[in-house]
Amino acid sequence: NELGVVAVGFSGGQPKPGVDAAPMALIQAGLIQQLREDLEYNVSYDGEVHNFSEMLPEDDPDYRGMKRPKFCSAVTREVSEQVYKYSMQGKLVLTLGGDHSIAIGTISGSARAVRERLGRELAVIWVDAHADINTPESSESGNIHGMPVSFLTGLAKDEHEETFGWLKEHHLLSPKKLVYIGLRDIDKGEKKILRELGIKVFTMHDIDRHGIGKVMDMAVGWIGSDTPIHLSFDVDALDPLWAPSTGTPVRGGLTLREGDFICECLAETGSLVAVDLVEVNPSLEEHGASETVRTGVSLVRCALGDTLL
Ligand code: DIR
Ligand code: MN
Ligand code: MN
Ligand code: MN
Repeated sequence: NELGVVAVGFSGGQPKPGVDAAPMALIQAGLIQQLREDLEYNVSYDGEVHNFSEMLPEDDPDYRGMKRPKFCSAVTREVSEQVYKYSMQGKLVLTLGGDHSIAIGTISGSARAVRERLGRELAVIWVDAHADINTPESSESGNIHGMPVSFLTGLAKDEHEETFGWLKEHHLLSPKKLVYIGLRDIDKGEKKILRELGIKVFTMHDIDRHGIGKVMDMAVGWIGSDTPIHLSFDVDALDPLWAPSTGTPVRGGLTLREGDFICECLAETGSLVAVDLVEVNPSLEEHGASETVRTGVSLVRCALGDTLL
């Protein structure tokens, strides 16, 4: 079992510092050691948490309403290359964020590798309180962590190389291969986009109605068996009871067991090619930080095949 780990200490997709410290906090809590010893992965990890400070542009003015567009573009471009390389070697890729803007890098890298190596289209399961599908124009915040899915589906694009123009057709994801789980805080503009693109969404309402077991059956059924899956897990999908230390907590979320169950079900498919864990911010809550890190460790363990029995 080969696993490539990419640790991305990046917080530039949103305004709160501290989310850059998450990879180190997760690793210090024993995550990589557990993946090696308990889950018996052969782990490739360069031992660094990349903060890409060398890529910080001298001047990075707002552009089309986006904040820090050049820095986010440069970092995600580099992350895309790292994920692509591991994935081309047939390794499962685990990326520890960082804020959710880094998914522009992880998913574009996965999608390209899956096309080249397997001749397949990537499917994505996006677990989040938010849809993160604003375009630069629809965004009310200008924070790029609320926009990754619009760039990844080609809904948003830019001609300039240094502001996401590096994203080419082979990096992109079909809206039909995207499934959301856990949504409960969707912007007006995003609701319109989700409807128009016909994207499969399981909100908290759907989970309340059907239960998480049925929702996972429907989610995996939508994607179809034998399709490579990338799981992008924003820890704010969980209720703040279980993950208080995150930048934009929203009440009424998943329980810890529901979150773990989603990950377990995806591990069971045998189709996972990549997993992201993002938006853990250990500096936001004095007491909640270690709880949130523990939650993150549990989610990743489950996604990588840990079972209760
Ligand atoms: C909001 C919040 N939709 C935005 N997004 C967040 O800024 O575009 N994503 N918090 O995680
Ligand atoms: Mn998110
Ligand atoms: Mn979120
Ligand atoms: Mn936000």
